[in-house]
Order: sequence, then C-alpha cells, then structure tokens
Amino acid sequence: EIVQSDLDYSICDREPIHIPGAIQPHGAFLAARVDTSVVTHASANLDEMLGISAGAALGQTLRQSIGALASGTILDAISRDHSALYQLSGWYGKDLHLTAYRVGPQVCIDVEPVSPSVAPISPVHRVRAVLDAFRSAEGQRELCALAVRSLREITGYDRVMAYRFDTDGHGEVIAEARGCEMDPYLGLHYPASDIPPQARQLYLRQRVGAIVDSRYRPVPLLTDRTLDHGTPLDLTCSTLRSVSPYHLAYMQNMQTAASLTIGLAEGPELWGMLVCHHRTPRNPGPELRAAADILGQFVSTLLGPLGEAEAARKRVERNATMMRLAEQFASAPTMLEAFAATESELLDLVDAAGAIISFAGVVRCIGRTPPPGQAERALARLRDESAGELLACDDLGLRHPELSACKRGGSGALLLPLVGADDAMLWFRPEQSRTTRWGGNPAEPALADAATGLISPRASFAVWIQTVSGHSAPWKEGDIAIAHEFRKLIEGETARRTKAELTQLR
Ligand code: BLA
Repeated sequence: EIVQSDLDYSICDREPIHIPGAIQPHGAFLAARVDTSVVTHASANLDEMLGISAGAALGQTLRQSIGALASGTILDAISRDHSALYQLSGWYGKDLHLTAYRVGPQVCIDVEPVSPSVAPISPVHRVRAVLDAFRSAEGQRELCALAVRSLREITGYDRVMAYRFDTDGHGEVIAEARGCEMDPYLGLHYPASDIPPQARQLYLRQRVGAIVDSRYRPVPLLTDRTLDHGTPLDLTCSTLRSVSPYHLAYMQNMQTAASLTIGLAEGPELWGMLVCHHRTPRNPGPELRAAADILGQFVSTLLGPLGEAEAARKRVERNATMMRLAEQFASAPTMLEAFAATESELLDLVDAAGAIISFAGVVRCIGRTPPPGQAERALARLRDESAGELLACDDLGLRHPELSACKRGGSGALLLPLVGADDAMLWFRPEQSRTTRWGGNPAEPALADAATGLISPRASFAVWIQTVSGHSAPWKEGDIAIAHEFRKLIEGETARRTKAELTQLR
C-alpha cells in the first residue's frame, strides 16, 4: 500500500510520450530516409492498408510501398516544404489519405483510409461558415462558448469542452456543449497533474490530437537495426501516435472511448484546450481534424486581444467603483455612514464575497463572511500579523489552524489596515469550487496500482481534492493595487474631516 504523500508525479512527467514506438490501429505508418528514400520504419499493420507487409517494405525504397507517383511527389514536396498531403486512390481497392512530414533526416507518412463519413458539405466549409460569428465575442468565455457549440455541431462528439489552464497549471471547464444524456462538467476544476508538462508541450507543437478508441491495442513500429541507428523515432507530429497508457486508463475511468483535442495557444503559451469526448469509438479522419485545427487556430488568435479588452474593461469598471466610493465618502455626514452606504461598491472593488470592517470602534460584517465571531478573530489575528501593511492570502484556514472555521466563507482574506490603530478592513473570498464528480468515489484513499507501484489517475484525483480544499481564487495584482488606492482615499478623507472639525472648533 502506498500512501498519498509517497505518490511520485515525476513518473508522469518523465514518460517520453513522443517516442512510444507504436501507433493507434486506425492507420498505418512508414518512415524513410529523405536522401536515399529507403524505408526505415513500418508499422506492423502495413499490409492491411498498403497491401505490402512491414517486413517486405523495410530496407526497400518508398516507391515499393506507395508507388512511384506518390513517393516522387512526397519526396519532392518534403525536400522543399516540410509537409505534404497525398491521396492514393484505388490502391488495392482502397482510397488512402497520406500525411507526410519531415522529422530530422526522415520523411514520416501517416496512412489513413479516406474518411468514410465525410458529410456532403465538407467540414472545412462548415468551419468557415461559423468563424465570422466568433468575431462578435466580447470575452474569452463567450468565444469559447461559441467555439464548443460550433465544434459539437460540426464534429458530432457527445461532449465538447473548453478547458482553461490557471497560472498554477490546474484547469477549469469554462464552456461546454453536450448531449442531454451527459453529466455536466461545466465549472469543474481538475488538477495540473492530469496533463503533465510534456503533454502540454506536445499540444503546442502538434495542435490537434485524436484518440479513436481508448481500448485499442497499440501497433508496434518495426525497424531494422541496420536502418535506424537505434534512435527512437519522434512521433510528435504523427496523427497516429500511440498515447500514454496512463491517459488511456484515465479516459476509461471517465467512460470516454474517443477524444479529439485541440491545443489553444495565447502567444507562446498553452492557454487551454478544446476537448471533445465520445462514449463510443470515433475516428474524426483527416478532414475533420483539419477543420478542428483551423477553428482552434482562429480561437487562439482571438484570445489575446479579447483578454486585453476584458482586462481593460475591468480596470474601467473598478475605476468607476472607486469614483462612486470617493463621492460617497466626500458627501456622507460621517465616515461610518459612508461605509454603510457603499456596501456593494466595497465588495465589487476587489471581487470579494464579504468583508468585516472595523472603524472608529464600530465593527460590522457585510456580504458573505465566516460567522461574525470567526471573522472578528481573523481580523484581529491578521491585523497583528500585518504590522500596518496590506496582507493577502488564499488559504486562511490552512495557514492559521485556529481560524479553520473560516474555510468555507473565507478561505481568501485580504486585510487592509486603515488610519487608526484598530481600524481595518478584511475582505473575504469563499473556498473555490472543485469537482466532486468522477468515475469513482473521490473520498477513496489515493492508492497506487498494487502491481506496478505506479500512481493511477484516480489517485491523482484524490490528492487534488486534498490540495485545493481550503483555497479561494487567488488575489491578483489588480486587487492589491485598488485596495491600496482605497486606503489613500480613506486617509485623505479622514485627514480632511479632522481638519474641518479643528477649523470649526477654533
Ligand atoms: C493527456 N489529459 C490528457 C489530455 C487531456 C487530459 C485533455 C490530452 C489528450 C486527450 O484526451 O486528447 C485531461 N481530459 C483531461 C481533463 C479533462 C478531460 C482534466 O476531459 C476534464 C474534463 N494523467 C493523470 C495522471 C497522469 C496523466 C496521474 O491523471 C500521469 C501518470 C498523464 N495525461 C497524461 C499523459 C497525457 C495526458 C501522459 C498525454 C497523453 C498522450 O498524448 O500520450
């Protein structure tokens, strides 16, 4: 038995998923040297697609496997251009789609049957028809909502999600289109370890990936020692690449047989993914993959500008809130009345759910806070700790076990000391929502696979429940900056009122 703290995630991070030495069985694979055109690798199922066995193809020239015209066209394109598409029509009674690309000194070729199910209107045309609508989106979420709806209409998968990464690497489903018989995943959060770093890297380079049947048996690549120098072939760019057994187990836990995944990038960073799930095996084929790629790239291009527009809108909103606060504090008869008249502005200012305010000897709670006694204790505790400075934490109950009762209503705490020694404001954010739905019982202890000692996706999930518990959404720079501004407002206002009182007395 292995306990949670012993789980070793570096196993996931170290898995070399780009060189599995195998492919998924819905296609066949060939690699040849660009200089000599000698075939160095062939998938064991080559004869099913091309009518020539892997053994017979290895060591021969490419033209033996795919004919003179195809091999000439591909090698010519590769020598200039790095990638090529070719349709082999009527090859031993089959129509085959060849995707060729260069990997070092080799040309690699993914061989797939021409999609049997291409709709009368091609997927690329259907994608083109929806892209214009994407330009009307006013924010990233709205864009993703449009994208998942369109992608589901075009691809027909049971569920299509937009999955966005947070700065700590964990992800949230921020948009979803699904068949009515599917459980909703919208708003659920998943741990960073579900998609290890090398998988993220891979989705930046090869934007689209498809898993056709999570129960497939990998088809090994055959080679000949004299031909391949023993260096494993990098399958990053192959649409047929056999995927991690961890991830296949994960999909089975999720009752998903097939997935189509499109990496979304904002500049050089992986921003998130569009993830399509199907309960039964599903092969999107080259046309749909290309259409999904175009859609994904279009979404990626819009993400940056929309993110900036949203941030700008947020700044404008906060400045407006700040202006209203300034007006109220200038015009209210007393400071205490100003605090009472501006409850919603005070919370909106930093996106808090609640706050406790101590001013001129009066303490009051507004909005959603921990129970008043607890809130007051938290205020006193943090005020002592803060030494007059602003203090922010997103794990109050974990950091201060004596305040653990604050967890639900106030995992997040932002303390702003005000003018007088006892004057302060403490904003609260609730514990962040997290998924409680899973193919299995998340309360089960996280156990590693007894046979292998390796950790299982279920284990990863149980650890996550433990990790996120007690955390709120993090306070960001903008929150801190506007809180400082608010303090200046209060300082200015207090000074002005004191001066006015003194003048009256004279
Ligand atoms: C890959 N994990 C992935 C991918 C997704 C997820 C979307 C991309 C591949 C795909 O399915 O197309 C995770 N899928 C999710 C999440 C949701 C979803 C979060 O639908 C939420 C709704 N995974 C683990 C653990 C390990 C692991 C513990 O949970 C490591 C031991 C590994 N995940 C893992 C690996 C890949 C992966 C290695 C890459 C698979 C590959 O391409 O070879």
